[in-house]
Amino acid sequence: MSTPPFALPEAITRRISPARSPAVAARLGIAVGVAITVCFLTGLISHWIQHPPGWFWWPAHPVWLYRVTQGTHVVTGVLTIALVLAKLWSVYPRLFARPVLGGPLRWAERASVAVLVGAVGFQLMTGLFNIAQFYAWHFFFTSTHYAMAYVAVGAMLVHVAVKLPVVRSALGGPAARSDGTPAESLSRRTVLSAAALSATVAGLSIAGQSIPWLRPISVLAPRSGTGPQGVPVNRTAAQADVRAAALDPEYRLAVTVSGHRKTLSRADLRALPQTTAAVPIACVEGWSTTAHWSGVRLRDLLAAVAEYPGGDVVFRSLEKSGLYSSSTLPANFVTADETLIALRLNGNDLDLDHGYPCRLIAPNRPGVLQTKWLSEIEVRT
Ligand SMILES: Nc1nc2c(c(=O)[nH]1)N[C@H]1C(S)=C(S)[C@@H](COP(=O)(O)O)O[C@H]1N2
Ligand SMILES: [Mo]
Repeated sequence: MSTPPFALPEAITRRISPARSPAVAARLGIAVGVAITVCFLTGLISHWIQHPPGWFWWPAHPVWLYRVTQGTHVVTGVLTIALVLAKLWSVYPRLFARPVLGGPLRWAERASVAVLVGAVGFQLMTGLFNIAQFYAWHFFFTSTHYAMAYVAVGAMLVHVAVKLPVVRSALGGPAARSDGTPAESLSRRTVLSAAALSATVAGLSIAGQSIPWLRPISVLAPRSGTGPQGVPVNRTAAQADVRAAALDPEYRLAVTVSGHRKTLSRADLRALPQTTAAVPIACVEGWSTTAHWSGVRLRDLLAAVAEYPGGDVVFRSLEKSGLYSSSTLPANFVTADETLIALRLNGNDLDLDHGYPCRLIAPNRPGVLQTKWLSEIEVRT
């Protein structure tokens, strides 16, 4: 057996359970690494859709793709909490290894672990609070969560690079020893099984937000298919302070295409050809549900004003302020069959809380960009 790279004080070495062997820590580490990588990539997709860099392109089809990527983001985030706790349990006695700082390499290793634990912990907690719509802090969630993701993944890559030799030798042997020490081998296997089980339970507790048949066992899923017309509500008309404007008989939707402007009442919109499409609402918080929307196809509405010249389309809400009072729709969504100015939901007139008099519904988009209570549509020139 080779000498360990860093010595532990004798008193600690004697107390470390074999269940905390490098073999267990390495296997848990791989599980954490895979989960964090999936969570990071699906998070990047969501961020880029909402803040598209010039090179970024996201398709309008299949209509359910964002629902899957964002559901995956939230489920992997939640199950990573359980995996990280198991991983920390498996290594924490080693945090007392001597020398405390030692040479520069060891110093870098210690620092990277500190940054890793801090950043991953921060990501998981802020993500969890965001799902619960509990904002107990004074910074803006999305930009901080996005920036910290790079810190967490960067620290993870450094950690993997530093630990590669340990991991390789740890994986060389079996997770459970077969050298006639059954009690120990049992406890190692038990640790790994317990970690897998708790991660599964954690994942299932939230997965019902996006997978309907898991709803009965998803105790953590805060928004699970309740709300008017069978669809959860993110922000009510009262919260957005749009009730009066939305119910005003003088309500008109203004549509501008290449300098031509038309204003339409809800009755005018109803008189145009109507289309029905099954498009999910998929919130960035991870909950999603399929709904049947009817209304005017966006491309038909634009054509009723003037020929669509191509380019992005901007949507503005009756909601006066607030982050979600407007959104921008890229050209490939403007012409999609399922992109509607929705007037009806699941067979009835749109509920006030779902965006009455009319709202944007486009396929394969985060819920946050499905602007409710529309007041203006403008082709950007
Ligand atoms: N004007 C406006 N539109 C909005 C919002 C909002 O706060 N204001 N919330 C968005 C978010 S975050 C989601 S998930 C969806 C939810 O739509 P629903 O409440 O009809 O389910 O609406 C979106 N449209
Ligand atoms: Mo949302």
